[in-house]
Amino acid sequence: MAKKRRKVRATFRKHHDAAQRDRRLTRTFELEGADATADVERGERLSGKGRLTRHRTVADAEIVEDESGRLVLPDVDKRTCLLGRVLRVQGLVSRVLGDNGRLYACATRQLLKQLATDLRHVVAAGDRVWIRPEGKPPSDGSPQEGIIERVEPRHGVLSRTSRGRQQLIATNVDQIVVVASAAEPRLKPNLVDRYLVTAEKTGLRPIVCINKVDLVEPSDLVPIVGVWSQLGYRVAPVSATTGAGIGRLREQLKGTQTVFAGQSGVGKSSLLNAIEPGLALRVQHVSAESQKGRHTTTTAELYPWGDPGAGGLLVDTPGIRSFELWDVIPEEVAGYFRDIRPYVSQCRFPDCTHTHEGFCAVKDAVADGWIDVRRYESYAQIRSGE
Ligand SMILES: Nc1nc2c(ncn2[C@@H]2O[C@H](COP(=O)(O)OP(=O)(O)O)[C@@H](O)[C@H]2O)c(=O)[nH]1
Ligand SMILES: [Mg+2]
Ligand SMILES: [Zn+2]
Repeated sequence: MAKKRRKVRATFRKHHDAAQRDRRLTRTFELEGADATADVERGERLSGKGRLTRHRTVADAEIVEDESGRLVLPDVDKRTCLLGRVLRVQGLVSRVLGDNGRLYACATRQLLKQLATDLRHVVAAGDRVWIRPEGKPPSDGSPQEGIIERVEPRHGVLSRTSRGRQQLIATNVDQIVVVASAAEPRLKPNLVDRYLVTAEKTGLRPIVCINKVDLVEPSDLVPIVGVWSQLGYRVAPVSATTGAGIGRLREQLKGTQTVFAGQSGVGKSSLLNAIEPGLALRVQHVSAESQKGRHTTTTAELYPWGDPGAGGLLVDTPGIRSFELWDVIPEEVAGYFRDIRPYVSQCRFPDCTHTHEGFCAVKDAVADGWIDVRRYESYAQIRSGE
């Protein structure tokens, strides 16, 4: 039998938008000259039949197995690649801010996509990636092209489940600033607690930011704010109008990736502008832009602010309302209340909801004053799905 030249790529999932992509961005990693017979043999040995067979043939060439048998990509070539951060993903192109301070428009290496079949998106806003720049920086100042070769391990993942698959919204998020207002609209501690549960679940460090403190007497806030700070949450009383507390908040955002959340009207835009003039406008402007295009799959966007090194990255989640991030089931809620969690295992019934049951250690702790009544009410309300 004559040896055939064969392009392995043809056996993979089709590109959805191949025709729309720039030639250079559609570059794939083709393996030519593979012998069909060898292909089958190797396939049998490694993984059996069908489509997988060829998959593994490519694996032989470019993917290696680690000690636990997991398939991983070999190390990137650090002489030709550089680290960067994905600012946004739009369609098949990711905008990456290289650690060299330059912007790149990157396609994702085909093999990366095949390794991550359980994700809707292989690359997400916030990812630390190794990229290989291609060609020269364009003279008109537009971003140079590149290929994402590798995604570094993630932490602080904001995601939601969509049609049974995990959809990444933003990754490597460090903090969530939960913005509430002391008045106009009135403080809703329940809502803050709800965001705190989300923060506990995702492992993001929350900062409870109470804006518009110029409208109230500080002493009015002390009882309610005191409970959060006793639980170890950072609290930032601020006023975007007078500038009170803004300097301290700005310090806490430095060198981090922070997402701002809170109901409308509490002063998020005003706060951003107090942190850096014009920041709110930049966020709004680009958010509107990214909603216009054909690819409305944009999940989040990062905005570098401040001096490089001294500033941080602000994460905005256009088109995604904060309640859509709510991925907590009722049984989990108690575990995400720092003050309730320690008592849960002492209830008589293992499936105690801490609402109507007898012999409930949580309710006893509330009655004895160990758990703040308002926090407990907040728990009960969130637990019941209100
Ligand atoms: N008194 C007072 N008003 C504020 C403060 N911050 C924002 N506001 C006002 O609250 C309203 C809503 O602010 P905005 O930033 O648009 O809120 P957003 O919807 O959360 O982005 C505006 O009328 C602001 O002028 C503050 O610190 N004190
Ligand atoms: Mg706003
Ligand atoms: Zn209980």
